[in-house]
Amino acid sequence: MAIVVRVGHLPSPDATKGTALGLASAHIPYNAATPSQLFELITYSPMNTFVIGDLQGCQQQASELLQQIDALSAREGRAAATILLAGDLVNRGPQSLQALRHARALGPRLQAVLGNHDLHLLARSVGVGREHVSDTIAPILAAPDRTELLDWLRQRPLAYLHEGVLLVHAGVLPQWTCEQTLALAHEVETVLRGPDWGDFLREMYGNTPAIWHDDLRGTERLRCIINGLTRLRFCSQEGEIDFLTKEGADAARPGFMPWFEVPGRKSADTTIAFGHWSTLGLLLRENLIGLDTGCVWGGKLSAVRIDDRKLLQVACPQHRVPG
Ligand SMILES: [Mn+2]
Repeated sequence: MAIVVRVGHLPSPDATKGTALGLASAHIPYNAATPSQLFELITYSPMNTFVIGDLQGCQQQASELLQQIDALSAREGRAAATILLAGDLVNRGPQSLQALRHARALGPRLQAVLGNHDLHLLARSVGVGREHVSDTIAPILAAPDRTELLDWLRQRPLAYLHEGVLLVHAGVLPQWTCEQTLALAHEVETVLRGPDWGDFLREMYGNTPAIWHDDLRGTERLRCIINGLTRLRFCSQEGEIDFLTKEGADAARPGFMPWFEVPGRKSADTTIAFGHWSTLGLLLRENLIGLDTGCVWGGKLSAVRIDDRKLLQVACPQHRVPG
């Protein structure tokens, strides 16, 4: 497994100001690069990667945000930005089909991790799970390019490391290190990319087991990985997931807390970018980038640049009413 480390190459009169004027790529196995090597690459390589929160079919706002990103990159003399999407590209919003087509069309410039709504789309495509009244994925399922779109979607990772930032849709269970998170995500990715992905999705739904153990096997293991990466908001200090509470960070039930507040969380040394939690809103800490600012609920679509935390936002009309 390898990550692509993009190294800004120089020089130009502006190089001393830290603007990147060209990009070269070097492939380094993520488990072969030491943290200090990565730090050096990151420190001396002005890059241009934006992480964007849950689109949920709000393609008009996604296009506007991308235009803002491109305009800013041009003004700064940076190369075209790499785009990372924190999952839930589709559903609830008005243009799920267009959002999926557009993301796929961006090619290697874009990476996206799978969210619970993206998995719901894959499940519905094989007749699994209930159709919800708020679903807006029917146009995808009826589209002439449905097969290409769904095949692209199911090839997406559930966790992705880029410029030292770990991207997931919802969260990381406190028992998992960054490296372990990538390895566990890859177990699910292998199944979703394989010939039996439809069969697997029939077993995917469920709230058990609610707590991770390294010795979990089979469907229980994969389900717990998926629930941790795509549904997590609150958990206990031991890592037991609370599937019920969906309100903001101060709504924790006794014994539970936001997943990123668990003392001793093993991924705390890595910056994690995530979406999924619209009632949490924008969260910017040294090692956290929370990006779901409730686009589909009449909030904003947010993009944060990794290297300098530059924030760009587009306001959205209210497409959905909570409840
Ligand atoms: Mn979600």
